[in-house]
Parts: sequence; C-alpha cells; structure tokens
Amino acid sequence: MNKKIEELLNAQIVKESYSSNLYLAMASWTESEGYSGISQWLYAQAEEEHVHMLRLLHYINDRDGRAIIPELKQPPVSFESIQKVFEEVYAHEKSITASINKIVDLTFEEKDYSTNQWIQWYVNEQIEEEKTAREILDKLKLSGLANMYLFDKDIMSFRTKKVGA
Ligand code: OFO
Repeated sequence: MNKKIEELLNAQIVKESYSSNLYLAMASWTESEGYSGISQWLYAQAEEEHVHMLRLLHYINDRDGRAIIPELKQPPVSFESIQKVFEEVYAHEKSITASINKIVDLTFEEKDYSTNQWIQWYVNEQIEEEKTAREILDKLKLSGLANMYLFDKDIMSFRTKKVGA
C-alpha cells in the first residue's frame, strides 16, 4: 500500500488505542466514584474504540502494509468532575475527527481511492460520536448536580448501537 497512507493509518492506530485507554481511565475513575451508569457507558465506549483500532490494523495488513502496535502514554488517573470528563470526551472526539479528515485529505492527494472509500466509515462514525458527546453535555447542564443520580441511571439511553456495529 501507499507508504504515506500506511504511516498515517498507523498513526491513527495510536490515536484509537489511546482513545480506548482514555475512556477506560475515565470509566475506572467514575466507577470508583460510585457512578455505575456513567462508567458502564465509558467502558462500552472504550471497547468501541478498541474495535476502531482493530479495523485499522486489519485494513493495513489486508492491503499488504504492516500494522504497528504502539506503546501508549498513560491517560490521567483522576478527573476534576463528571462535567470535565464529558468536556474532555467531546474535545477528544473533535480532535479525532480532525485527524480522520487529514487521512481523507491524503487519500485525495495520493489518489488512493480505495482508502478514501474505506475511511468514510470513520467519517460517519465521528459525526455520531461528536453528536452523542454534545447531547450528553447538554443533558448534564440541564440535570445539574442535584439530579446526578437520575443522570447516572439514564446515560445508557445514549447508546443506540452495540460495540462493533
Ligand atoms: Fe474512534 O471514535 Fe472516538 O475516538
């Protein structure tokens, strides 16, 4: 496969793997703080990011490239608040969208129309991920601290799809 594309897809493996670890760190922290619903949502999100990483890995290898399993930096151990967790999720997803868009740009530059077609799945996925994070932040603002118990119970209603779907 085109070497520049392979490099950028491998760089995306790093980002998707880190996304998975970041959400796992958030899941662990929220679980230890007693938010079982929120942690359930984050654990599911972490699994989904792992699947995103695997899709990249298989695509690179299927196209006669070599997927590289990266070393990862450690995500934060604790977070300031639930609000901050979801602000970070939203900001993180926006940065992932920007990085997917760079891959799309490169596929045009390199005239790699197969990868251009293939990466569209991620383009659509990012629309969904940003939308969900924004909706959760809106809901958090509406519910306020007093209703955090209900919010924690309700958050799984924001998962409309199964991991890997
Ligand atoms: Fe892989 O979509 Fe979030 O980061």
